[in-house]
Amino acid sequence: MKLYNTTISGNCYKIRLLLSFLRLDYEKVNINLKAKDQKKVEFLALNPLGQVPVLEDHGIYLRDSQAILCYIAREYDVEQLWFPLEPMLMAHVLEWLFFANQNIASSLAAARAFYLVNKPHVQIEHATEQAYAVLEMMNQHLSEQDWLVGRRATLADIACYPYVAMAHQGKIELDQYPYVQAWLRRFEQLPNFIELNS
Ligand SMILES: N[C@@H](CCC(=O)N[C@@H](CS)C(=O)NCC(=O)O)C(=O)O
Repeated sequence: MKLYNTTISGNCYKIRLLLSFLRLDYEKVNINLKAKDQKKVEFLALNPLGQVPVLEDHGIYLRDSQAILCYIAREYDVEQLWFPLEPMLMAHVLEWLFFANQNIASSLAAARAFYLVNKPHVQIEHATEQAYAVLEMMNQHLSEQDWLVGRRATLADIACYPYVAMAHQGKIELDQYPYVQAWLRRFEQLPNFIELNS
């Protein structure tokens, strides 16, 4: 398995987290976003959207961190715990994967990109306002349960963790969200948890 990857990307981090939790071996191919490697012809052949992460397995290329998480979990999680088979639990996990790709991406991730890599097109006031709405919603949900879905960590938690954990890089404060903070600490205690830079 080969992961086309950029260390600081929260979307790539999601994949590295799951691969670590499942103790799977893989090769990392570093893509330099500053040098625009992701827009070069060779990379566009792997992902026409010109974005990381991309996963190669069995000669097939997959794009989008949420899709890649689902693939790895189905293919390699022998117990099928990270992406439950039970229909209602599976659908709830998907709710959070879409939430990560839409609500978190356009708020917490966008604010981080604005301050960290000077993304010019981000409307920072709007992204900030949306980030606090996301945190409010997650805090309410996590006041009633330890994990986003069911009674253990799933792909839902992996997909939502990185950009919430890195909220401060987008000048978003977590002080008012104790249940979100407790969930972050709980996630970090999982066996084989890794930091962003590893
Ligand atoms: N929905 C995609 C978004 C991927 C994405 O936004 N990737 C960023 C890095 S986090 C990227 O490659 N940016 C470079 C660019 O768009 O040129 C996913 O979840 O994988």
